[in-house]
Amino acid sequence: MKKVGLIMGSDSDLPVVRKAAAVLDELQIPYEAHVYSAHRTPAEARAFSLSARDEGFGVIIAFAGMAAHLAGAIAANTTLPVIGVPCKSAVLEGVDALLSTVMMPSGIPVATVAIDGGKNAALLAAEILAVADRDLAEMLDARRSSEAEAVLEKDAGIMDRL
Ligand code: RP5
Repeated sequence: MKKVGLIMGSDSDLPVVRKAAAVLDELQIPYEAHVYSAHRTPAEARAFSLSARDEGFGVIIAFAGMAAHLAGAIAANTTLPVIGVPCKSAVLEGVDALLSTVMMPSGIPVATVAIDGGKNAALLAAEILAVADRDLAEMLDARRSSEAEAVLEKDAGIMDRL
């Protein structure tokens, strides 16, 4: 199976990256994590992006906060699918990163998830890989079913909780 790249702009993004890693672990999807910053280590971010397809990656998830250019900078140098996760910062609560990540100019797409949305980013990466992997698709279907069952159980008990 292709690997997922988990690229964070700073190790301060780790709590959000861990949410993605937990989902990938659960689905037995291989991944590799790195700290590469669009601003502080642009050469390393570029080199990773240029070689990612040859290195066996199938999807890249980029986590960054503040003036978050990491997902776009990675997408500029690869045609692998890139998912951007805007990370919450102290001053603007992640809206800064959300807008920086989602407002990509035409021609260089970044699939942006919610602020701190590490879990959905990993699920989206899994869905991309599952296009060509029936076993993974079945795992995702089973996961959906068990989440639906959990909601139905809550529905059954909601009157007792009022
Ligand atoms: C971004 O700046 C990082 O992705 C991080 O979210 C934010 C702050 O980085 P640190 O100052 O905590 O290293 O590049």
